[in-house]
Amino acid sequence: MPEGVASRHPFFRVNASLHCGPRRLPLDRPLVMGIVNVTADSFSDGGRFHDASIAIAHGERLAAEGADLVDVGGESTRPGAAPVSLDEELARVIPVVKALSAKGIAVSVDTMKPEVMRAASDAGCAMLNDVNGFRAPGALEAAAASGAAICAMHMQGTPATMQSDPRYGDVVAEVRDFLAARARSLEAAGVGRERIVLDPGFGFGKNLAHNVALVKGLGAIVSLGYPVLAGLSRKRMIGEITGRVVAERTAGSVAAALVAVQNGAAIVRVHDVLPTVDALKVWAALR
Ligand code: 9MG
Repeated sequence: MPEGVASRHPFFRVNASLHCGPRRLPLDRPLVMGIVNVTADSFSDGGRFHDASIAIAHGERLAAEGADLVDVGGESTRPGAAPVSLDEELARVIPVVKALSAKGIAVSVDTMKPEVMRAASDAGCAMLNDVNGFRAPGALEAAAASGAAICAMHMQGTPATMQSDPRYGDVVAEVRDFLAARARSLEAAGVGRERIVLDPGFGFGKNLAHNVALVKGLGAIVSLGYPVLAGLSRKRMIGEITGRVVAERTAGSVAAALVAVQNGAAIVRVHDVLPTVDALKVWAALR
């Protein structure tokens, strides 16, 4: 990333950093979070090792492509996805967290379960990423007990119901107020503000008009004063705008990441790390 991004951009802060346990991630430039899904077992005999090793290799590749951190998830949050038991989620995620952390890669763990948050913290994760905004009983306590960074996301409804008929009066104001309240709850539970990241939750109980309003109105959430994470990669809204199927949404996703960063996002969560990193380098050099 060329020098001087922070000095010429209202949202990037010279000398600021996100506290992730003993690690510090710089906030003087946009950060890229790569996505690693740990899929269901392919085979009952030894499949779990096979699937973990695929996820570990994928995480290593994304880090080599320039990801600042990788987000490991063992339970899909897609609309209508089947829930995963606690034991299954632990078995999928923790070996991957341990292996990638041991290689020096900053690992975020995407989970709604306090027990997984605690195990992931013990395994050395750098961030806990909860699409449920740490609202489950015990989640705030697990966040406070961990030294990791904490990403609290907005979601209307649950993954099973969220896309049936999402409604808002003023989506930007409602999401901003929800996130401000979650930040207050996290701080009251003992999470320092230098560890907190907020996320409007694109696609989580939002239709296309809601998502577009949130991208355009991202500044209202940025103005709360916490780093903002934007996850737009390959989502339905990219398909609705471009008419492309999931496998063809890279260009649309990169464009969306750039606009999110332009509007103040500090972290973009993406599948396609290499093109996003290159696009952000060009954005930083030309803006
Ligand atoms: C797990 N997951 C899927 N989409 C996401 C998004 O937009 N933000 C965050 N924080 N996590 C997400």
